[in-house]
Formats: sequence, C-alpha cells, structure tokens
Amino acid sequence: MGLPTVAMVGGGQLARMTHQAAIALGQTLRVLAASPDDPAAAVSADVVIGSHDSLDDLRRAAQGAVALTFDHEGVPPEHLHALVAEGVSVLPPPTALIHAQDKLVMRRRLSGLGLPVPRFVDLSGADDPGEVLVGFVESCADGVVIKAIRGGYDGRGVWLPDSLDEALDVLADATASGTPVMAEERVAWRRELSAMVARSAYGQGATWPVVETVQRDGQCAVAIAPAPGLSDERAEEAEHIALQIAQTLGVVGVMAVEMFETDDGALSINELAMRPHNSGHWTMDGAVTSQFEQHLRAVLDYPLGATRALAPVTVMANVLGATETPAMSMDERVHHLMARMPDAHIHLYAKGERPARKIGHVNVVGGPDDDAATVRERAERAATWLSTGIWTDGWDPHAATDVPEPART
Ligand code: AIR
Repeated sequence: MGLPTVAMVGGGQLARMTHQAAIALGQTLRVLAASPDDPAAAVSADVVIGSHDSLDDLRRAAQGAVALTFDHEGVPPEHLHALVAEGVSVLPPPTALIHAQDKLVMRRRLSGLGLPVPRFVDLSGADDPGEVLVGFVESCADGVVIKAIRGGYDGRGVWLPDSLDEALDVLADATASGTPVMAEERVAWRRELSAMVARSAYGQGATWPVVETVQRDGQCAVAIAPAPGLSDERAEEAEHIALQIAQTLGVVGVMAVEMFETDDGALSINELAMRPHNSGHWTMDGAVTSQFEQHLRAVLDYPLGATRALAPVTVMANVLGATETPAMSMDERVHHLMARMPDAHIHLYAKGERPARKIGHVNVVGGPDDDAATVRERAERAATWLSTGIWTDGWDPHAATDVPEPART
C-alpha cells in the first residue's frame, strides 16, 4: 500500500503496543530487538536482531525507514549523532533526547528556562564532591536525593539518603563504581502527576489530560486520568509546561513530563521521558487517540489525533510479576478476571513473570456515575489478581456463588 515504515529501537512492551497502533494504520513497525522473544519482536514481521549499543545494528534498523525512534532512552548519544550525520531521521532528535538521557543536562536547561525544578548540584565535575555535597545537604531543609546522571529508570539510579553520613556513603559508592551523580533538594510533595504531550515534526502540539500517578518501589503502579481534584488552573499550567518543553527542546514524538504537586500546591518537574510512557497507557482505552498512535503520527508528521478523554475517569493499574509466580496459570487468571469484570481492558506483554517486572496492565474506564476511588479499586483489584492470583477483597473464584459484576454498556 506504500505506507511508511517506522523503526523503533528496543523490543519491549512500548514497542509492542506501538506496533499494535501501527497495524491499525496499515503499517508494520520495524523493531531493533535483542532477541526474537522480546515482546515486540514476537509480533512484528519486520525485526532486526541486534543491540542498541551497536552503531552498525542501529544503521541496519534505520535502513529504508522514514524515521528511527525509541522504546527506551538507553541508546548512546554519539551513535545517534552519527546516524543524523548520515541522513537518518532520528526522532526525537538526539539534541532533544539528551534531556531525557542526562538528568544534569535536563536540570540545567529547564532551570535556565525558568521552569519549576528543585535546586541541584553537580557532583561529577567538582574537585571535592564530598565538600560540595556537605554544603548542599546543609542548605536543604527537607533532605536530598542523589541521582545517577545517566542510565537510571524505574527507580534504579536514585537514592534517598536520610542523613549526611548516608549521603556521603552513596557518593563514595558511586565514585567507586564510576557512576557520575548529582544531588537535588528533596521536594515535599503531596502527589505525583504526569503531563503527556505530543509534538509533530511540523510543530503541532497536543496534550492529554494530566494524570495522577502512584509509584511503588520506584515504579509506576497506577495512573488515574484525569488527576482527581486537580484545579483547572494547575492542570493548564502542567499542560503548558509540557508543551513549552516539547517546543523549546524540539521534541518530536510523545513525551511524559513527570511532576510533583508540592505540599503548597505548586508544580515541580521531576523527570522527562521522550517515548510512550507508562503514565499514558490509559489512553489506549480512555482517550480518543492513544499515545502509541500519536507517537507514530508525530514522527511521521501526520496531523495529531484528538486527545480528549472518553470518560470522566479512567484508571490504569500495572500487572507486575509476583514475588512467587502463582500456581494458577496466567490463562486461568485471565479467564477468571474476564468472568468477574467484563469491562476490564486487559493488556499483557507476553513477558516472563519475574518479580516486580512490568508484564501487563489493566485499564478500567469508569461509567458516568463512577468516582475515581471506585474505579481505582477495581483496576488495582484486577491487576493484583493477574499478578498474584489473589483477589484483594477475599473473593474465592471457586467457592463463590455470587453473580459476577455485569458487563456495562
Ligand atoms: N521501558 C523503557 N523505559 C522504561 C520502561 N519501562 C520499557 C521498554 C523496554 C522495556 O520497558 O518497552 O523495552 C524493558 O522491560 P524489561 O522488563 O525487559 O526491563
């Protein structure tokens, strides 16, 4: 049909769900995957097996594709600059992507733009980083966070020392392992928010409603869309910040701007992710256009899709691999969930069930009279069931005689 091919670096769940969106547009997503068993490699007909660390493998993936884009940010920036020099359309461009790869570059840029970020210091370039850290800790009333400047995600590479001694220990360990780190002032926050935005190559921008995210053990566990009780003013401010960052940095594709709502009701930017993001999974069932289709539209320079929510509330809950894999098969767990909650949208990634690994998510789209707490409880109950084979409300699928919740229309 002459439709374009987009190549994505990485074969994880984000690539798998982007491929799902590509199918609807008559396309095949080409994926650069480490193994044919990777979630996206298992479903795409156009797979390049290789490493995101190899310039040659990246070149093979980009060959003949309209754009090269990402399902994770762990790609060496120098390779991406080399590809751009060879004429590959790398989107988001490496000059934008670096702000999602390097926390120090990001902090410097955003604070330079006058955007709300916590105070920070670089501990990687200082002659005596210990002295810099001591001075900084003393100036931070609520303590500090130490972060690896590059490479961390899902809570990896982030440390929350509770005393000056602990902070110095973290610094000593990082120095010993050759990990460049920075320190930030700990933000006193009441909840976490995420503003998802898309920007096309042409420069069109669109934001989805701002969501509240709940993190557990450094990982996103739940997203509630829209963020309950967020004032219109704050929501607009968050969306405006996301659009401004996308525009100013020249982002092409989707981006998540993770923020804190501080104790005094202000916003503070935490992290940027320049790819489809966990906090946008709700859009697959709860918004007119999903983040995955939007990412393709943006990198292909198609007009962007509408981002309106389809319901007053949608909740996404992650399915994580359990500490102990349940005796009941996933097939049987799915069967029971479908029987009990016919309106739950199940998304599984065909990944091995390792403890705490993201293996799927459930979206529950609320009805007109549902409140966020009720929808959240149902989404989390469904996700925990798929993870562990345990119903958090004590329901026994084999002993139960009560009638399952009816399908809603
Ligand atoms: N991912 C990328 N950055 C953060 C996350 N969660 C997604 C990508 C990547 C996959 O997680 O889709 O390919 C890797 O998951 P895992 O469980 O193999 O570490």
